[in-house]
Amino acid sequence: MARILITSAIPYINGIKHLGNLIGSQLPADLYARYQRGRGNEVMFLCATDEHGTPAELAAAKAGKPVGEYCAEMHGVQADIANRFGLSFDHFGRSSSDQNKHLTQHFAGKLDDAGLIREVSEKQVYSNADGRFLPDRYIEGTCPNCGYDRARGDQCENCTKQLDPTDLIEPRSAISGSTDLEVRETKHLYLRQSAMKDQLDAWIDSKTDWPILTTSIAKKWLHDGDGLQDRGITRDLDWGVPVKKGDQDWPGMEGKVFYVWFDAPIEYIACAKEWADASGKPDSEWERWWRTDKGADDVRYVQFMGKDNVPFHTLSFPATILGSGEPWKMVDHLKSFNYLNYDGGQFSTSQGRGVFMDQALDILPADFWRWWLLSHAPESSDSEFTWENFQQSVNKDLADVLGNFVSRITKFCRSKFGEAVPEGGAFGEREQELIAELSRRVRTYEGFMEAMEVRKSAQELRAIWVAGNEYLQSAAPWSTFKEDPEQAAAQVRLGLNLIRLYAVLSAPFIPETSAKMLSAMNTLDTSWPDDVAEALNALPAGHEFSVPDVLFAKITDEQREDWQTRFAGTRD
Ligand code: B3M
Ligand code: ZN
Repeated sequence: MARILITSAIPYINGIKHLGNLIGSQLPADLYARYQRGRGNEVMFLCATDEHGTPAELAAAKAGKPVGEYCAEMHGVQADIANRFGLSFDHFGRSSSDQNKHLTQHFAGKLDDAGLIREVSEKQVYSNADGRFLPDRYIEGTCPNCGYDRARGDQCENCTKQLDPTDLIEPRSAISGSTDLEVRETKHLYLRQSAMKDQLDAWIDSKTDWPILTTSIAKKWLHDGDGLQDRGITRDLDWGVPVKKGDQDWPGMEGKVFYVWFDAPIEYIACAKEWADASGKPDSEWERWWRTDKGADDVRYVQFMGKDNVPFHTLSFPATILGSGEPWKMVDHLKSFNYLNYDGGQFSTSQGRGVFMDQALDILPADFWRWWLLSHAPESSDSEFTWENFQQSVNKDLADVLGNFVSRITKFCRSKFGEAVPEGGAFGEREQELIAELSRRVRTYEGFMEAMEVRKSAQELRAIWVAGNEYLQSAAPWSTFKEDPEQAAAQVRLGLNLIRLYAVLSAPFIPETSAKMLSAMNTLDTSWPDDVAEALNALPAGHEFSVPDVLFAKITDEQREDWQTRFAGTRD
């Protein structure tokens, strides 16, 4: 039994994620986790909310809540939606946990011991009225380029010009509106990533089986321009992990916190400890996933994320781990995704454009979305969600092919043989051909799933469903029954067994529907079809079943048009 550690990029706490976020990391990670569990492997699938930093503070301020309270509440909301989407995390943690605080401070201490941290003095805008330093985006003023009066300190939204806060005319605090600002000197910690360039380079070179999208991004950051830059890992904010060296104070760093991108990936590890602590397990239970000196040397660790997160996972986080000099498990395979676009534009959280996870579940069950998103995953290039395409794929693949197959075979059996697997008859040539084709296809499907080729896996699964449909069409038990009821019985027996087989194979994509299929087949046997012929005998003659309700109702043109209009604008 293999042991597989899987993490999905941890979503920001500030609001409900859209479908583009979902397909960029959490959903394909879930597909892989479910598949590996289905194969009988031991899986640890971790995700969490990313709760620190400016976006969390801003969102809390907008909601009129203390940031801690806001995060606790939003964590609950995100956990609930993830659950309803069937995301099968072993633990859904929080980067603001005590576990992550301690581990983040621990890593900083180790990095400092290794001489990999240096102090840098910087000039930054301080707001006297707010009593705090302001990050660039917390400063507003008039754009020197176009005159827009709500330009931000990092960029003017109106004319897109990149700005420095000192460029703004009449700058003011975006928090209080105060113009009582001054430039002050402040000290920050920098991680000396440049000192680790060769080590990181060699590590990435050793990853010969990584997707090009992943390695090319990492290599670009390593070699382009001035190469790998040292990186500020602290901020003048209130909300975050307080800067400490292990459990010691860090002189000169009082009142500062670690940068959100420093503590967020450490949460992958802390999350496992949260998981153990939550159920009273000893540390050895989580350490066997994360410490190579405590059993994790035989773990395969796979990360899932959108392409914008790749530099942090191929360079910054590995620099943290390698730099600590401790035996932490490092990523073995990193699967990254391009972007999913929405109906001729981009999904946008800040503009509320597109379909968000809660809205999606308000109109259709999770499996409809899971199927469409996974079968259109933006792997080799960006892909696009359109309502026409969604309607078409769902109606064709799910309703016409899979749903129809299940409905026809169960209803036909009920009408001619009753609600039990019929006896009699033997498999003939046609059945042997189907078994041979399915055996081939199941092996291909396994290969794609193992390689995390999400779209190709979906295509192969669809082909497996189609093969059953075509078989049913050509075997036509409804005709056979008239001349040769024994043969019809064998055909139906095969068909019913196919439903169980499909449920097992399809569970990673459409878990709810798979569960319905298994329950209609009245079986708990979810064993993987290592031998397809044998798997098609799992339900013996006489085994009782029931006809399930319609598995997938088709999307009507009227619904499609209604949703198209409803989701054309932006969410408030
Ligand atoms: N929260 C960005 C994102 O959600 C960031 C990922 C952190 S992974 C450690 O895309
Ligand atoms: Zn401007």
